[in-house]
Amino acid sequence: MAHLDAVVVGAGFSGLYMTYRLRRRGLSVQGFEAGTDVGGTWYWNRYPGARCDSESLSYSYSFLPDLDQAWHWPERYSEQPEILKYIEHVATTLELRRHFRFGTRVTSASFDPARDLWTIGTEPGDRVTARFLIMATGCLSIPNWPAIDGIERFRGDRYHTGLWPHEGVDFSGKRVAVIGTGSTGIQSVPRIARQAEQLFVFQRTANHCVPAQNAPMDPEAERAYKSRYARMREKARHSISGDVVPEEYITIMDLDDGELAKELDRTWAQGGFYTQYPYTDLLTSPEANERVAEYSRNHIRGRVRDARVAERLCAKDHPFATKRLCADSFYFETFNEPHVRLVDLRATPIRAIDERGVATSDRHYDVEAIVFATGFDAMTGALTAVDIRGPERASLRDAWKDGPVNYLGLAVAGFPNLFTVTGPGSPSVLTNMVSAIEQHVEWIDACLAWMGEGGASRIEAKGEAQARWVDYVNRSGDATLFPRADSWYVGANIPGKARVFMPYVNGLGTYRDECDAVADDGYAGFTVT
Ligand code: N01
Repeated sequence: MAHLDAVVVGAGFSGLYMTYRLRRRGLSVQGFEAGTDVGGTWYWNRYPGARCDSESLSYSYSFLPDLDQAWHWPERYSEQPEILKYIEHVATTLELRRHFRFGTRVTSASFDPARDLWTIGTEPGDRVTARFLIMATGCLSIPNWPAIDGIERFRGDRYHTGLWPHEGVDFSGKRVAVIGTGSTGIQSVPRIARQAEQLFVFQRTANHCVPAQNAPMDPEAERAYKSRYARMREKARHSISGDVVPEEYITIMDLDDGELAKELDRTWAQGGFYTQYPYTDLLTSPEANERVAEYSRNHIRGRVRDARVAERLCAKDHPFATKRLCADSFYFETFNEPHVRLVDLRATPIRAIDERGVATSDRHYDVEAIVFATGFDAMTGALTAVDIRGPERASLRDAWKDGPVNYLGLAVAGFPNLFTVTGPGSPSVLTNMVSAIEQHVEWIDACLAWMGEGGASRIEAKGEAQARWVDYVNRSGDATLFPRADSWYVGANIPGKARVFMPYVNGLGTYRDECDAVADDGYAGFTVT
């Protein structure tokens, strides 16, 4: 059995960077990846319209300044093939593939306290031992197939957006159902509608949405950004969002209706997540939030011709941006097309799927293909999918059955030498993911270096430090409107999952300072042996 310094699970943005850093430090690293190549999220999510909602110029590694200058992103927000091309380029240039075993899923990991070693088991059956186990498995990587009666009986084509066929899918001339209207449904519906003969969009919850305002990359904007790249990266690292956003702070409740409308016209025209960043009270004041929500509903009412359809597309049951805000490109206009129909599952719930399509409480929809845009077992799913056992054989699944607990979103008490990249309890999904990933990878790398220098072989989060962290993360989340929504942030999309608001809300900059303070204090809150 091979013995390594570290095993890295996953070859997305985080696994590749982690591997690069550890190799540079002279450690032996073995990576495992279930896919047949690098890319992570961008390897699996190839559905039509898949695009990043963070801007191209900031959604890339910051540690490759020459590549920053050389790389050209064709659009303001990149489509999946462009991002995958970038990741593949980095993997090739840095020769990272040779450290990975592809088509190999890690299924188990158990810690031997006598030797301070993890034994890692895979499908199809490799076993290796390693001092450190680093789970770079992503926050949204375990697809959620909904528990709809009869799903397996369907005789047509069935797709999950998170497991999209590499050769693509041609819906031309077909009757198609899309189930799910989160970010993914909202991105894919306009594209599928271009091909399908008839498209039924099954919506359970209308989502708050802002226009992406995507466009071809403006050469002048690109030049200007590139001339200040280093400064932009530094700003992003210390920002709330992990992105470069305007440094203006506006309190919605200080504005009268006319001023607010003018202000929101401005941010809506900028597009994307600019609509949520400047507002100090958007996610804490229900009244402020509702004013923005109503503005966004009016936007939809102006874009959809049939007033009844428009009303159904307006989110009313949760505050604005408390489920992941969606960024749309012609989503709402798609419902003006004669061959596209919205099915409101609140009025007519799905009863079953049968051989020929989807049956709701009032009729049967005959379709030849069903697209499940039904999301993921987010944040914890990829971690609890692996049978991870600590020194006393206690399992991570059991430790997290009432919701994930950890220290700094990076380590779990009872599981020494295990690190989670962008785990629950860290900013991750509330920020630009690449910025969040880099912060975690660099912190873990520095921690391993410090341990190496001191001859330490074991690091483990203390129970009391973990309890304080969990309490702090929970209290911070509870001070916002986020927990009011039945979102995947709280695990509400997975039947039986404990309801806990999982991300850290105080921003990447603050979080970075807190993690650095722990390191500067000799890894306070950890037991190091
Ligand atoms: O998944 P979701 P997603 N019957 O969980 C519905 C990231 N992302 O894949 O809201 C009927 O948000 C469900 O309904 P409801 C981003 O972070 C990033 O769209 O539970 N419907 C909902 O409408 C995003 O948040 C980018 O009532 C059912 C939908 O399925 C995350 O991925 C681009 C159902 C699931 O929405 C996940 O987004 C795209 C059922 N039984 C996505 N079960 C980037 O920009 C579920 N639904 C990088």
